[in-house]
Amino acid sequence: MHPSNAPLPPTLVVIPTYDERETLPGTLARLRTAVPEVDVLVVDDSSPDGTGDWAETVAAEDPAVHVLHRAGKQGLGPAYLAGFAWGLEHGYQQLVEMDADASHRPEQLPGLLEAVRRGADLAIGSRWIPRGAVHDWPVHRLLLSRGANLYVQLLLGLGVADATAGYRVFRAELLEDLIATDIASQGYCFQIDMTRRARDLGAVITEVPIDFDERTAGASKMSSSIVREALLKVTSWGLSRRTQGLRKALG
Ligand SMILES: Nc1nc2c(ncn2[C@@H]2O[C@H](COP(=O)(O)OP(=O)(O)OP(=O)(O)O)[C@@H](O)[C@H]2O)c(=O)[nH]1
Ligand SMILES: [Mg+2]
Repeated sequence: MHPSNAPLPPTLVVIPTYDERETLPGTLARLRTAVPEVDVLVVDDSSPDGTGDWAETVAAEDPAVHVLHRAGKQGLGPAYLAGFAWGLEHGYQQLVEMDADASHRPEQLPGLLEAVRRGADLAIGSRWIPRGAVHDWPVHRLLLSRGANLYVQLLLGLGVADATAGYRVFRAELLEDLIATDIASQGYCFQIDMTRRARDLGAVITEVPIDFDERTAGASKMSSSIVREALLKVTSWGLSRRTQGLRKALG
């Protein structure tokens, strides 16, 4: 896919951070070089390692960089929702999700933005479609991601190969409609929740292959409670979908 030369609509990359002092500087530098025309909002949950303070020093020098501070670790979902609300208030027309830990290559953002330019309401950077790849992941993480996506497809039938992916571009109109719904998911289940709500709203969802790199510094925030939340919620959404289908069939 060859990205077009048309000017980019106002675009905000939202990067949630918790203790990413070791990883955020590299990611931010790569992003500012790869796609200098996009703005950045770091949403920091009072990281004890000073990530938020460091981001402030960058924001003081670079008008394209902004920081939102939150009072303590409240989960990925709420951090994104706060970042999106800020972005929509400030008139951005495209909002991007990107991890701080360089798992999402900033150099691949133009491919995702191009998918939106071509008509997608939501572009998902996908590891599990042809030409998508994961580099250096341990077997247990591969199994977890493949297993989670298989379970999501079986229960929710979203038709998306990588429903847990966290590298995404939303058109502002879709995001406005999405955040008007009641999204309470905290961990990476947030990504599944956003995908299923987007599908219910009739959004055009396009998957774009990406290379996902294992983080090389800092610590993962993946935890058993995050996996449990996803398992419980996906199961309950799947069951209510089946019951609704049955009710319709019975008239
Ligand atoms: N603001 C905020 N950011 C968070 C929170 N939890 C995770 N993040 C950020 O969300 C992004 C993804 O988290 P990761 O720990 O990389 O989770 P992951 O990618 O599923 O796990 P790994 O692949 O093992 O790194 C990173 O930028 C984290 O710093 C949170 O509670 N609050
Ligand atoms: Mg990560």
